[in-house]
Amino acid sequence: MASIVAPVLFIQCLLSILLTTTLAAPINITRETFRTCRPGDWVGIPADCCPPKVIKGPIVDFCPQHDASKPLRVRKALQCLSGHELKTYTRKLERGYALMRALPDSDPRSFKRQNAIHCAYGTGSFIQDGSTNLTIDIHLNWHFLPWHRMFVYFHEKILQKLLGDPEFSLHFWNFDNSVTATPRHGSRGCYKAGHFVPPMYNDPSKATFEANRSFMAFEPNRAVDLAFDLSQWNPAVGPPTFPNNTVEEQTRMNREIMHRSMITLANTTNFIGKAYRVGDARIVNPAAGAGTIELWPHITLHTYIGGWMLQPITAPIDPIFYPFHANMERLWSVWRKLGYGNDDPTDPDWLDATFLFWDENAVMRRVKTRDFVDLNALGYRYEEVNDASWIFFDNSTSPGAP
Ligand SMILES: *[C@@H]1O[C@H](CO)[C@@H](O)[C@H](O)[C@H]1NC(C)=O
Ligand SMILES: *[C@@H]1O[C@H](CO)[C@@H](O)[C@H](O)[C@H]1NC(C)=O
Ligand SMILES: *[C@@H]1O[C@H](CO)[C@@H](O)[C@H](O)[C@H]1NC(C)=O
Ligand SMILES: *[C@@H]1O[C@H](CO)[C@@H](O)[C@H](O)[C@H]1NC(C)=O
Ligand SMILES: *[C@@H]1O[C@H](CO)[C@@H](O)[C@H](O)[C@H]1NC(C)=O
Ligand SMILES: *[C@@H]1O[C@H](CO)[C@@H](O)[C@H](O)[C@H]1NC(C)=O
Ligand SMILES: [Cu+2]
Repeated sequence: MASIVAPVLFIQCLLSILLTTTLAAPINITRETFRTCRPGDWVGIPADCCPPKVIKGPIVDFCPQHDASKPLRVRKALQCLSGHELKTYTRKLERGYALMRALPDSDPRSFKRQNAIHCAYGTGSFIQDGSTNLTIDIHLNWHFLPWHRMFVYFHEKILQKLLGDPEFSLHFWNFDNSVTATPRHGSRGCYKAGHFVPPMYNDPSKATFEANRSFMAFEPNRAVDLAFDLSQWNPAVGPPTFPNNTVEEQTRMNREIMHRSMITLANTTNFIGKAYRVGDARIVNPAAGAGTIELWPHITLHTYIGGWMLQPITAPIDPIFYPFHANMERLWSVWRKLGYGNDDPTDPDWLDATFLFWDENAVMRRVKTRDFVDLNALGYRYEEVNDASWIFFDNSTSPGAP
């Protein structure tokens, strides 16, 4: 399948560079956008994270180029790694992060600079070219899913480069699955529940640990809260308070949240998020713009983990950001396969939205959403996991169900 799809996408990608439409007005990040970057904010908290105003060197168009004769790399579920495989993976990640943290701030691939670019894109620091006050934001609108897939993609490329291992794959935190099941006959997937913070991200001796989290996130036997009260996602109103649910209560709520965000409420418009194109003003109220999974489980889990993860200014300082967001974009690909007429938007203002990212060689890449809608074309896939845990959530025993 992938071997047929990838070359076709590659050709489409080349064509899309040649054929530009004049009517559409997608968000378009350019050298000018960087030049006019200025301090932004998030819920009134100031953010000063602009990259250097002048982009040195060329900007090179990005085209996905998966060699179809090679198998797709597999991003695996963290909860199923064990023994030798877990040891090897942990050692590589440790080394990758040590090298990334050791890069000077002048290197856009450094751990710090990767946080800064997420901050600039997420705090209204970039303004639309030619505008005085219309910003560019990649949260709370339809850019959320593709932009974060791009961000994690380049993070993984940088780790590969630093490790000298082009086959290295970042793994994912399968927080949505809270049911350990027996694998289907012949299946080679991971069917273990993943609703605890992955131990390697919770071990103070590891480079993947971060001490600045809410106390809840450190409790190894507490199920994470995907149903967290969204109104608490705002440090300006004080630290959040947490419900003290049992694992059984919590994971039932989690499965309900997943079923609702992925199925019940998840037609294309609601799932992908609100349109955001040139001329649109920043959306500040999450419910007014975010797609279903951006709200639940994404914002809820950011809030639950807390600390740096609480705000877009600092979230990628916590390494758990990356396996967490890998699962977010995995869920996008699961949604597309669920049926119910689920499909990505066809609006060119979504498909042609253009962002700039530094790649693994510190070369600036011009990246379009249309090149990030099919992850197999990017050369990887996700290990099969127990999505059935929430797909077949039974609401008939809900308190208050009709
Ligand atoms: C984005 O801006 C660049 C530079 O101004 C321009 O060449 C390109 O056509 C624009 N792309 C879109 C999709 O508007
Ligand atoms: C942006 O600027 C225009 C005029 O340039 C003004 O009408 C509008 O109210 C401003 N919007 C915000 C959110 O400041
Ligand atoms: C949560 O509930 C358990 C028992 O159900 C109790 O032992 C524990 O102290 C409670 N924790 C908090 C923070 O309230
Ligand atoms: C999606 O569902 C919302 C209500 O949740 C509805 O307003 C909207 O029209 C639906 N969109 C499509 C494309 O079906
Ligand atoms: C933890 O993160 C918050 C941001 O949510 C920040 O305000 C705070 O200073 C950090 N605390 C420490 C000890 O680094
Ligand atoms: C389950 O039923 C309750 C009560 O009718 C409703 O509020 C909730 O949205 C339903 N959940 C799902 C996942 O459909
Ligand atoms: Cu983000």
